[in-house]
Amino acid sequence: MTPDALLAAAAEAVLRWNDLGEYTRPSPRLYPHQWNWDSAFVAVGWGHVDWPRATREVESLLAGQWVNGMVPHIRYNPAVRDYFPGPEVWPDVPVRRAGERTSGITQPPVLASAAFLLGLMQPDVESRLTWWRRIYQPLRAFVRFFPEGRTTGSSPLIVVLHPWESGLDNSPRWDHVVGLGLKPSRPYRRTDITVVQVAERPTMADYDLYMYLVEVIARGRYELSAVLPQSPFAVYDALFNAIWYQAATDLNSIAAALDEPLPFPPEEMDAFQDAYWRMLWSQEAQLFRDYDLRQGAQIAVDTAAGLAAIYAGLVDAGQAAAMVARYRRRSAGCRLLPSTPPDQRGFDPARYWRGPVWVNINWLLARGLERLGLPEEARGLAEETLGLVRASGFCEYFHAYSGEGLGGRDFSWTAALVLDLLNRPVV
Ligand code: 9WN
Repeated sequence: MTPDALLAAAAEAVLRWNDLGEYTRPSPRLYPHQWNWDSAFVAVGWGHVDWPRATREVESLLAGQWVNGMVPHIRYNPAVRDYFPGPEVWPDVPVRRAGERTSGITQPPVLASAAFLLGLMQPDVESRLTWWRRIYQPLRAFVRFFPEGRTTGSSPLIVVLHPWESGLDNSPRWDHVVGLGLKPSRPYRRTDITVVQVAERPTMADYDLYMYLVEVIARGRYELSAVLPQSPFAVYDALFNAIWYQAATDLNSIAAALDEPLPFPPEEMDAFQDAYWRMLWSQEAQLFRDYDLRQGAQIAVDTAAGLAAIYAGLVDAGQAAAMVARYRRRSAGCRLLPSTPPDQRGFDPARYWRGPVWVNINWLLARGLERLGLPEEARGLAEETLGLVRASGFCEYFHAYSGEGLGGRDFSWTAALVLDLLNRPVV
């Protein structure tokens, strides 16, 4: 066996180990339920080794869909008991299927793009179209939920209501809200720090805010109009919005293949791209930033989220190359790409989303660079990613300087995206 074949076999073994048949646990002890964007990444990996299993991953996530189209960030497995926060903190969630237990927030909608990719991996066109047809309506409802349920006033940009929704929970971009010192009314007990080193996880102050916001969101019955006036956290997240734009693009491609009317006409896509640039581009940082609806201003914190426009083709090749080159210069001495550059206040090379390298972020950017026609940059990032995993294993994230593996072990999306990079080398 070649080293790459061995790595692919090891990656597949991680997925099989974490597989519960209907869904793949992101990491068995730390994250035992089904997570939204994890399942999307994981489905792409499964697609290379077991296509029917990959389609089940997508469909089981969709089974937790709400009546308004939202697909929640966690779909709880009723057999799992010792996880915090469980479904009890999210009362009365409006699920479509009776008996589903879910969280009350969502996550970046990578799912639609994963479903598109997965379809393309199926060489038999009839099987591909049959599957797309089966999931089209729920998928469309999920992507349409955002313009319909998560925008305010005249802006088409999507409002994110919780750091967990952003997917990058303790990013320094949210520090100004953590700094308010808000605490939930009910006491709580974390389970994550019984599994992973406390220095690699969010702080108690972060969790106090997370639980405070859970109460605000549940009190507002999960409706933007009710939550917004009560909440200190409401942002246009640069990563989330870029992922939505790519999801809408990919859903349009699925619709075209099915001879369905385009769910996102060109005028809507153009208006979104204009708003993304107008509200989120920072001339000073030469990077996109997030926008805080509470303060009515951009959040002056630079992270890898500001590069996500590359993934979605919201920038052209020249702009992408310049943004990456600058981010790399700022990250001298780091393994690539640190989730936060070391010259940014709040950087921590070992703590979760404050500096460590993450395989999903590298994958999004590598695929975006590839689509923009920058294969050398894309290949460099893909190689760096595989190198980290070869040296340190299928960890959740990697120390920004040493590349040491951190967080959960046998992490599903790390394994899945390694499988994708090996089986679909950058062209
Ligand atoms: C809360 C599962 C999830 C990822 C997120 C990551 C982390 C959860 C946590 O794990 O979040 O949703 O308990 O820290 O931040 O991106 O989807 O892997």
